[in-house]
Amino acid sequence: MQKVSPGGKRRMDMTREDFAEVLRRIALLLELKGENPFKIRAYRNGAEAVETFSGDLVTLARENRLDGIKGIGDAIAAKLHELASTGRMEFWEKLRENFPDSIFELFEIGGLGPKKIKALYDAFGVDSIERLKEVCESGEAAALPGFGQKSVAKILDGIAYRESHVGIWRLGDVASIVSEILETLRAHPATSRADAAGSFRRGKETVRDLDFVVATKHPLEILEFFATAPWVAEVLVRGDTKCSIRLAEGIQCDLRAVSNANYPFALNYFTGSKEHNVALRSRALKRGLSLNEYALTPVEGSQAEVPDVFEERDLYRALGLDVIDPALRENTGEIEAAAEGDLPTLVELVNLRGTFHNHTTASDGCDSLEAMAEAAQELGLQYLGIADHSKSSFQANGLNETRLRAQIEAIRRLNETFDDDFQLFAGSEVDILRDGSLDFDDALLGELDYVVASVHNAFQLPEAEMTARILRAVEHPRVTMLGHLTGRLLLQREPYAVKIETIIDACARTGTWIELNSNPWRLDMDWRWWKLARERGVKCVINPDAHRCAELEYLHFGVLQARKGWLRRQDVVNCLPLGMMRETLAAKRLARS
Ligand code: DGT
Ligand code: CA
Ligand code: CA
Ligand code: ZN
Repeated sequence: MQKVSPGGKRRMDMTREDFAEVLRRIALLLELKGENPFKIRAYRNGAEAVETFSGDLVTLARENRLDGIKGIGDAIAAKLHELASTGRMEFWEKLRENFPDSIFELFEIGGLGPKKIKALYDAFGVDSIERLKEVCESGEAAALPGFGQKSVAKILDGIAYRESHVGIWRLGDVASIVSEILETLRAHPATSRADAAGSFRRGKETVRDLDFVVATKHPLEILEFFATAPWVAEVLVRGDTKCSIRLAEGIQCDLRAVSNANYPFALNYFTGSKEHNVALRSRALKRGLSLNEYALTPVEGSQAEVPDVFEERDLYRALGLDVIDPALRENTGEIEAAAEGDLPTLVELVNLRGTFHNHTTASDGCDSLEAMAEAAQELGLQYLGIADHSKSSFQANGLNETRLRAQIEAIRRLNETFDDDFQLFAGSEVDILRDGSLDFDDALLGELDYVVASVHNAFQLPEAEMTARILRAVEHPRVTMLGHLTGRLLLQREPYAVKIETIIDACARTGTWIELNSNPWRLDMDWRWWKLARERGVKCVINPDAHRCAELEYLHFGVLQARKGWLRRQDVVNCLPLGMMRETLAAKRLARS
């Protein structure tokens, strides 16, 4: 996952991610300068090594003890030492003086890699999206060798897509910012209560701005504190109860400071959604009550009693409702369900017992089988499925038959070293080929504990063809689950055209599970479909799609999306304990063989 702004103003200390990002950016600029490919590769490898090294790399760099780490040569080690000990790197600062910062925007356009960027830069001095758009629209770019109308059209699509998403942020990109701000607000002596509100609290996959609410007797003091915090790049609005600022990363944050008595109402109002608020208010009115962001009061002439409200839950009870989890507040039936006592008991992170879609160094992951197994155990999971890429995903170093068989062997051997309370399952993330057939034959698929089937190429197929392609995989008796159903990359790549409802029905019929991919770039299948899937009888499997140990924690985002999709623990198969999961997988294999 990319961070919002590496080395952004807020953080005093360098992190390993900052190191990796600096090295990667050096490689990009060297490439644009036409430097020696070996040198460029050394920086790329360095970035990779920094990310995958298991020790405390930042401290080692500060103490100048990086020698001997694989992938980090002497020159890079010295530069990282300089960066860690002084907060600066002269080489990097000199290098970037030659380019505007806008050049890095180019790398965020889908389908535009370093080679193409270099060609455009050399030919037309393209160093920003604005300039890129000009040369694409003028027809100049299409005349370059290796470009042509088709790839220029694709670049223009990428630009349009990005433009339509300016000012939108992925949940995963803001999560750590929110905790940092919240922690700081809560630590202030004048704060009695503080929470994040808005779309973030509702767990929306993307957000436009961040909202915070604080209960305090000294609102001005809190607002002053917020407006002058080290992370503030710009103060946008400053009032008696409200302050809006922009962070160095570019995202806006709104803070409301209210009295303790107003707090539950303010928190509820600013959590939204707007549609949920409107529905709540009209329910209140029907009961002779008026609800706003400060209070619940009887409407004029009404005899309605107003119960005490100390917390949000008292507010829902006052309206004759069960408490509605923030994740459900989208006015898609939650108020009716709360009135009937029909709200689902939503799945929680602690309910998960294992997970299936994970990569290792065998394909494009960064950690070994052993390391991934250990990390899963540390998280308290009872089982971990390994599903590396299959051979057609050569760009991801997909495994061929021989390597997959060797991995199955390695997994079986490693399993013998675990106590009875942990197990690895041997799987594969098998490519669904263009015609809907699978990348491995049935005999090999039969040797696996489970199969994740995913689309990784030919994204442009028309909807009918794409749907037929995926349906064929769903019907395949060896397929246990569908990976990232629509292939979307939030704010970067649209989902491919596919009839989701048809796929859901086929999965219900065949007992194929659908993945909720928890990588914050994907969150796929989208939460808006899960209630329907559940009603049709489809089981969800929450997978992190982890490419390194730390990414197992993506599960947290997946659970949030599952909650938005009204899912309970019984709807999520990986809530099953190890013993039952073993039986379930065995029974599935038997039933469909
Ligand atoms: P976003 O766009 O990702 O920031 O989404 P929200 O939901 O965080 O929207 P935001 O920040 O504009 O407002 C926060 C909450 O304040 C929103 O969820 C509901 C409440 N709110 C804002 N404007 C209105 C309004 O005009 N009517 C009502 N009833 N509620 C509003
Ligand atoms: Ca917001
Ligand atoms: Ca807002
Ligand atoms: Zn995949």
